[in-house]
Amino acid sequence: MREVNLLLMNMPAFMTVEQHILEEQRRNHPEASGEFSWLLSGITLASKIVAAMVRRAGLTNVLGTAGQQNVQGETQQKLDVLANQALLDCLGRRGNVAVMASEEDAEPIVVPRDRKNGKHVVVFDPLDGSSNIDVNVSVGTIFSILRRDPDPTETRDPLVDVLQPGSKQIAAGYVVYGSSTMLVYTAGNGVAGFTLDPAVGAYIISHPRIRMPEHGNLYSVNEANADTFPETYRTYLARLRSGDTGRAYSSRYIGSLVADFHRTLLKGGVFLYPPTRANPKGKLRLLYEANPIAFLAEQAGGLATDGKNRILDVQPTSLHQRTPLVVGSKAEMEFFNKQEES
Ligand code: AHM
Ligand code: MG
Repeated sequence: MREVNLLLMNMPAFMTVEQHILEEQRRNHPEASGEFSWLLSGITLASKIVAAMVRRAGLTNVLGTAGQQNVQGETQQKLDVLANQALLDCLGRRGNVAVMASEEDAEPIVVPRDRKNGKHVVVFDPLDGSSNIDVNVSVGTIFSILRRDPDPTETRDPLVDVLQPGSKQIAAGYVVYGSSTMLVYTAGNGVAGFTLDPAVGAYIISHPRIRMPEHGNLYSVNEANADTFPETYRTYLARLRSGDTGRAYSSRYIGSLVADFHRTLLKGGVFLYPPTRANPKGKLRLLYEANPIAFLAEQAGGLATDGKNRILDVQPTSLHQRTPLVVGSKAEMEFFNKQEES
């Protein structure tokens, strides 16, 4: 018998995201059926379709608005609509996703074929930061995966499946369409990052075990709103600037949550979207923005709160619920929490 030895053949050890998930399952859930990795490959396929559209956006008449508003009253970009279709289509055909919910759709979407036995719920923001797309700034897809009980009578309100606290997520992640396309994901055993190799069309592991630095020197917030932030936030930012933490800070704000968080994850520091006069409950959405980001942050050694409570403990009451978000390195978050207590 002839054995293939890739090292002897001088081949690089290409670990794709699918291989990585299967290995992780073999280690941590030997009983798993492989359904979960099949589900995730629906997300990676959709993200490759979105990445291809984003890369060619200026050439294909997909820039600009779609001429309608979504349920949040925000103007939908054409690419919001296309990215949403790609995810609904790729996930709806997997066979184990019974319910999906998207930033772009008012109500959860039930997959009739899988309503009875489908084990998973996927909640997503198909194209976050899409108002940036016309100016070629990074955007992203964010997703959160929840378990679901069977629905033998097929009568349960799908909202019941969706409205679970973030602590119930079994996996979460995002794809950032930046100078390269990267998938960052957790299934509760740390965080790993994969870069899309455009030549091969596969996500290859590039960041095997991401840890958020214990502290950073960046803070990230839309400072144009600062006069209308609650006092705790204004004082916190003033104290960061004044050197009270013993460190000097600089500021960075892209206005795309995925890109702002990706930088915070890799470089450390803190990202904030506080309550403002225009958005007294915060602007970001709990289920498909804050929850997946908070799960990733915690899995990488960081923290995430809504200004008072751990994001992952918040019991959602509506699909498009908004929340303030403060997420970042341990040191900056502990400093924020102390400030909040005093
Ligand atoms: P979107 O989901 O409609 O794209 O909006 C969310 C985006 C986030 O990506 C980003 O953090 C935030 O809105 C920026 O808001 P602002 O322009 O108010 O700073
Ligand atoms: Mg969004």
